[in-house]
Amino acid sequence: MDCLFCKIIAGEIPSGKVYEDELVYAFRDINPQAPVHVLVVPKAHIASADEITADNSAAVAAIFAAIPKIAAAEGLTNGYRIITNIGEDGCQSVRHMHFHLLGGKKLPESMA
Ligand code: DGP
Repeated sequence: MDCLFCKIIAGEIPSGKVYEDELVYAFRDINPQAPVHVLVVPKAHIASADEITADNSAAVAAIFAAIPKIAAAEGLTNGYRIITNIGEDGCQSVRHMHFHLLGGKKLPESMA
């Protein structure tokens, strides 16, 4: 499968890894939108959050268990934001589900 994030997880493309476990990989966004901008992804290919099912949701649980650990390691003691873009209208540019972890400053109130 020709998937950029699968290649990053496999180590075929370098990334600034910040966390890894059996199900989860996290790395710094190449185009950071905040002082801390980490992408948290399942190692298994799931195209978007629209494709979460009972069969693959263990990876989602693992992602949300990893996020507080990553946030703490990044020093985000005052809060942060998690965003996942889905499909065309959601402006999802990489079709491997990923959760943007943004923080390190007061983020804008606007969501859209
Ligand atoms: P989205 O627009 O939600 O699909 O976000 C995709 C993000 O992926 C975007 O913020 C930039 C990031 N990105 C794209 N290519 C690379 C890459 O090769 N390496 C890293 N670290 N991030 C990438």
